[in-house]
Amino acid sequence: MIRFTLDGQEVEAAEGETIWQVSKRLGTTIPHLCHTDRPGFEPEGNCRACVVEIKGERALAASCRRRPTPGMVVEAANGRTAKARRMVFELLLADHASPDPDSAFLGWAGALGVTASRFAPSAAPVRPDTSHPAMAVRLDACIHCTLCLRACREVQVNDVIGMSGRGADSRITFDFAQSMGASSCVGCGECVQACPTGALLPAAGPVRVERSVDSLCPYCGVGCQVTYHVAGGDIVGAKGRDGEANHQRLCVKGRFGFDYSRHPQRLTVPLIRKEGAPKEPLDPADPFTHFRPASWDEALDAAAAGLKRLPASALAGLGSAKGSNEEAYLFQKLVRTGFKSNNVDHCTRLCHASSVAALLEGIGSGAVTAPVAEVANAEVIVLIGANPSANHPVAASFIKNAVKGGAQLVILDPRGQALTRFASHHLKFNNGTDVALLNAMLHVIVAEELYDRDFVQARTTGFAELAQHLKSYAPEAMAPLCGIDAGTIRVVARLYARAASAMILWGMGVSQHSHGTDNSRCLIALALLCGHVGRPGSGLHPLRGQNNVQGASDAGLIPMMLPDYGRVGLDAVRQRFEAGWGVELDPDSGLTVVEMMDAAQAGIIRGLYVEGENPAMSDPDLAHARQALAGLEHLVVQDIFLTETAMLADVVLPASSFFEKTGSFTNTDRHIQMGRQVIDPPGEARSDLWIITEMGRRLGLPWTYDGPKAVFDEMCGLMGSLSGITWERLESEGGITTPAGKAILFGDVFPTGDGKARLVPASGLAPAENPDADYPFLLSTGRVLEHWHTGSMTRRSDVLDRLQGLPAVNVSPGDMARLGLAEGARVRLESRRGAVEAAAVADSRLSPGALFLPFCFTEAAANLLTNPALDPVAKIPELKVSAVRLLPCSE
Ligand SMILES: Nc1nc2c(c(=O)[nH]1)N[C@H]1C(S)=C(S)[C@@H](COP(=O)(O)OP(=O)(O)OC[C@H]3O[C@@H](n4cnc5c(=O)[nH]c(N)nc54)[C@H](O)[C@@H]3O)O[C@H]1N2
Ligand SMILES: Nc1nc2c(c(=O)[nH]1)N[C@H]1C(S)=C(S)[C@@H](COP(=O)(O)OP(=O)(O)OC[C@H]3O[C@@H](n4cnc5c(=O)[nH]c(N)nc54)[C@H](O)[C@@H]3O)O[C@H]1N2
Ligand SMILES: [Mo]
Repeated sequence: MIRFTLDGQEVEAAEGETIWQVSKRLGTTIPHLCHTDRPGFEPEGNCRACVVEIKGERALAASCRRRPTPGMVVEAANGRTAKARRMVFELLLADHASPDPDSAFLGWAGALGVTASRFAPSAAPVRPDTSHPAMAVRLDACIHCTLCLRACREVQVNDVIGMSGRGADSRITFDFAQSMGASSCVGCGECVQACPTGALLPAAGPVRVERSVDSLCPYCGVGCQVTYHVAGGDIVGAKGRDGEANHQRLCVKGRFGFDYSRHPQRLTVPLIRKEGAPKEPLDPADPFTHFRPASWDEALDAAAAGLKRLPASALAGLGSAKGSNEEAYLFQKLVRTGFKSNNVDHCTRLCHASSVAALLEGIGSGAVTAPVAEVANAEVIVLIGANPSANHPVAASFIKNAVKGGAQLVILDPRGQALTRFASHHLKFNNGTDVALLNAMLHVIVAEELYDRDFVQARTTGFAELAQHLKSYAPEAMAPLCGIDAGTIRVVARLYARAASAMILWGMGVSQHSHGTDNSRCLIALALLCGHVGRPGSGLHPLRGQNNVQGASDAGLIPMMLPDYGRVGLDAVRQRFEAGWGVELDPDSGLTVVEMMDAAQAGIIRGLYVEGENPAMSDPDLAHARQALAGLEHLVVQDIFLTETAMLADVVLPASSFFEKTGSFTNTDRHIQMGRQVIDPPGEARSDLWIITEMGRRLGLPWTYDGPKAVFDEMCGLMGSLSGITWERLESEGGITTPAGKAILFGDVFPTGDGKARLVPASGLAPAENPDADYPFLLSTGRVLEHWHTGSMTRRSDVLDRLQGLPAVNVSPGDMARLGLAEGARVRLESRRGAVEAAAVADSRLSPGALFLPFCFTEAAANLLTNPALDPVAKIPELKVSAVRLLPCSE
């Protein structure tokens, strides 16, 4: 503690605390423009709005940078500092165009009594830059505080914003003085959030905020906390809150992608299919060609009646990882006790099902062992089969921060990505050969005895079998398969093994394969062999995708497990829920997502209830899946839009969007946070929880839930993972980590029978389908930054669709040239299952022969092409590899 005097009072400062921070902590915020106390921003002291007088010093000091020393005497509010600060504001005001009457700058100016300037403007007027769909740049309001630059460079590490010119000519620039729209800006809006003057503003301009609501982002598993601003019943802005996972950061979707909730195509009345109307695609703007509006009572009665007619074995339900924990729990309970089978699943099956299967088998728990934030403590970060700059952008920003802080990043991915430039090694190996590459790394670690003997001995079983298995996977033998030379494999294996701490983060490039479980087994073995689990900076982190896929899985939205992962086949597990729910439960595992579609095709499943999923776009082999959906006797779809799936429904139930309901959500870090209702649902749309409850009652269930709290209370009574957590705690605390508040798990024991982790040999070496003479290209599918999955939400967000609205397939520049394709040329892609047309765009991150197509474009639905071949353990389809041909379209 450092004792010093501030405005006549004896005060104490902690080590490293600045005068500005001490003053704020004690209740007085000194005026500031270029300074913010947000984490990640270094103080610069360039604006001089925060000057204080230090006894014995001639010049005033910037309090945002200056640290007190013992005995220092500081005056922060005397006549001299007030005069100096007023002068700063007056000078700045001379050149200030004031686009935002509520800006922090004008607020401080007003507080200091500065409303006009005696000085003449010194800079020539600059025209606003409105080239970006989301943000406007008004440099005539810029005071050169450089907060935007630091937001872009130090916080999000996108390095787009810089300062060019000198003296009076200096100005904020994007890349090489491009317009913002033409620059490499990724639209995170961190600069807008940081700007104190309104020089950077949302494109729509400043808005008068009527009220604000603290909630979450509806998109990915990072789980950013957001404050939504509301005016006239609509969301008009989003601001990052200080959540554990985001520290006020957001990405383009979280900041600018909320307007889908007010899109004119929102479903606002329940719909019933007209007698005899064909089940075919239709215009989502005009449902009434095939549907007629109905009252809620009529629609719910019809929805339930069609399901009640069918036997348990013919019914199935798909719940949602976009919904809350309470919705997921209630949905699986509806299927298990109302349909009376375990035929309930959700998109996790297409996602991390294989990772979870391998994790449960290996370490007894399917969730992450350490949060993303632990990358800050990692010496080495291995990122495999994931593209977080596009898909978990805020997590990516923390990875970049970690690299800047000295961590070494190793990327194992067939395709280049935005993080490649931060990596010490990027092994661009052949698609679908993860086991070859990873087993070769494991081989090196065993052969060179780089593994952690004590850890392996004390904490694992199966080492001897694994070591034996790995003998035939020498790097030299695997190099031709995976396309990485043996020397490089050895270097990377040693790097990981010798690190004092190391995290492995992975995504769909690992899991979505016909040997996805094997891929994850290798990653688990890597971590276990080297003892990189259960310590700070070490752990296994499958980056969870949907905002609530962790919670939906925990809540039992899976066909072989009840809430908290108890197997349905185990009597003791089932009996506990039978007692709790007062019913008898089916002991047989239910059907998984892809199996449901197969069973529908075969006429075994005849009735399906889909809540918040769009399988007619997200399932592999869509021609088959759509046929299966259209052939159902009774399909009920509960969504916010007339999706490709809803178009095939018999009854469509208009639900609430994320912003229109309250519930708890569990992020990738196992952190449970509260999503709060921000606005009202449009028209007659109703909350998902209400709809599920009403469906349950019509199926004869004695349900009286009056809202999410009632459901959560019941969950807490039945789920050990929630012990100690209450709705009130969720309401009052920022978020709660499960289990038992522990961010890092398994420091001394694994939740397996014997407390030890299992090393499991893996051998899946090749994808189910490889390019050949007929289908010479390897197609990989996935995501783009601006769009969410099947596009239902983000294609209906004005900013996001304007940023990225062209259905395009990425092609390597070499192949573009070889095929004589101009940028944007129309091409046809054909696989053994279907065909689509899209624009070809060159992508230098791809290897020759590889193509990438995101699955968000209904006009070019990638999944018409993809292969439904399944991983034998997790039943996840091979969405990452299929063989296709590419043909130029004649105009
Ligand atoms: N913008 C946006 N963000 C999202 C989503 C979205 O739709 N849009 N969806 C969310 C969801 S649910 C999920 S699951 C996550 C997914 O997040 P990611 O897992 O990052 O997503 P993908 O784009 O599917 O692809 C991941 C990576 O796998 C690589 N890859 C392809 N084939 C292979 C292979 O054979 N081996 C290896 N090792 N890598 C390979 C690709 O090159 C790509 O870099 O994103 C979440 N976030
Ligand atoms: N080719 C290919 N296919 C893939 C993948 C891939 O990488 N490549 N990835 C797979 C993965 S990882 C995943 S997770 C799946 C995702 O597959 P899906 O879950 O089917 O995809 P989404 O588009 O997220 O579907 C969510 C649906 O919920 C609706 N919705 C949004 N909010 C609400 C709400 O509050 N209430 C209700 N009732 N509905 C709401 C949306 O309009 C949308 O129709 O796709 C899989 N398919
Ligand atoms: Mo996912």
